Amino acid sequence: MKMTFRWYGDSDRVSLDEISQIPGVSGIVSAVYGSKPGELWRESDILHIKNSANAHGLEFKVVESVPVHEEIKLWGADARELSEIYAQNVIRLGKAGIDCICYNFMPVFDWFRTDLRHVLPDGSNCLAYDDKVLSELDPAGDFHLPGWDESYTKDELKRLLERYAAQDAEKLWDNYERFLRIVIPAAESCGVKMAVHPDDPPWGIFGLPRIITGEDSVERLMRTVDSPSNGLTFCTGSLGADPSNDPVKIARKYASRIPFAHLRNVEITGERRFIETAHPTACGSLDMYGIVKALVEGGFDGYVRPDHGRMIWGETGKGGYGLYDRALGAAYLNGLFEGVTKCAANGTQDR
Ligand code: DNO
Repeated sequence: MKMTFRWYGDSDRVSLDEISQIPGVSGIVSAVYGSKPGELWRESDILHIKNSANAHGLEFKVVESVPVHEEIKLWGADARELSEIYAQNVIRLGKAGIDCICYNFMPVFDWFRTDLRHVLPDGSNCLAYDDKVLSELDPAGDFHLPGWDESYTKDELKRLLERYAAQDAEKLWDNYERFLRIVIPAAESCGVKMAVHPDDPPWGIFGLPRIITGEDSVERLMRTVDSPSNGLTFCTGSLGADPSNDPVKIARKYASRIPFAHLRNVEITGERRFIETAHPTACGSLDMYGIVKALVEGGFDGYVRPDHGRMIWGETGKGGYGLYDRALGAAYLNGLFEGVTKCAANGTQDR
C-alpha cells in the first residue's frame, strides 16, 4: 500500500511542503487542471507536477482525474475521436511514469453535495447531502461545487440535460463499453491501470442516469472488459452512502482489481441523506477497520488516499480538501494498515 494525498496544483492552498510533512505519505495525486476535457495534456505540464512533487521527496504516480468528455458519455458524433485522444493521453501519462488514472463516467455532474459547510456539534464543518434538498434544486440554476466543471454556460447545461433525458442507464453502459474498448488496450500497452470512480452519491440525481453504484455494477464493469488495466477507484464514502452496499464485501471481492482507494467514513443520517464525518470507524457508519482488513487480506497492493476531511481548527478552503483533517485521516489509515498487515503476517488476526 502506498499512502498518497490529493494536491490541486500550484494554486492549492495546501502546499507540497505541508504534504511532505505528513508522516507516511509517499506521493501526491494530481492532474493538469488548465486543460479542458478532450484536450491532450502537454508533456511539460505533466512533468511540472512530477518535478514539483519529486523536489519535495514525493512521487507522482496517480492522476485524478482525466475527465471524460460528455460527447463520449452521450456517444455523439466525435465520440470515437475523443476516445482516441483520451487513449493517447493515457499513453502519454504512462510514459511520464504514471501507474494509475482515476476518472469517472457520471453524466454532467461529478460528485454532488447539497451543503458544503454543514456545522457539526463540535464546531467543525463538513460536506453533506440530502436528497430532499436536491429535489428542490434546479440543475441549471446558480450553485457552485468544489468538484465539478463550471465551464458550461447555463444554456449549454440545459441542452446537455435535454440530450441526457433521451438516454437511460443501459445506453450509458453501451457508450461506456465503447469507450473502454478503445482506452483499456492503450492502458494495457503502457502498464497503466484505469480506475473508475463510483458515482457519488451512488444513485441518479436530477433524473440523470448513473451506473457505477454498487457491487452489481462493479461486477458488470469487471466482466465488460476483463483486464487488470480496467479497475475501480474504491471510494468507501461514495459506495458506503447507500446502506445496501457492503464496502467490506466489495473490498474483499475486488481487492486485486482496485489500484486506488479513497478511504473515508460517512454517517448515514436518513434515507439518501448523509454527512461526511472524520475518518475513524467510531465517527460514522462504516467499518474502516473491516474495510482495511478486507483489502489487505484480499491482496490489495495499490495507492490509498484519505478523502474529504472536515474543516477543523478554523481552517478554511476548498470544501473537503483542507489539510488538517485529511492529514489526521492519513495518519489513522496508516495505523490501521500497519496493524492489520502485521497481524496478517503473524497469522494472529483472528485471535
Ligand atoms: C471528489 C472526488 C471526485 C473524483 C472524480 C474522479 O472529491 O473523489 O471528484 O475525483 O469523480 O473522476
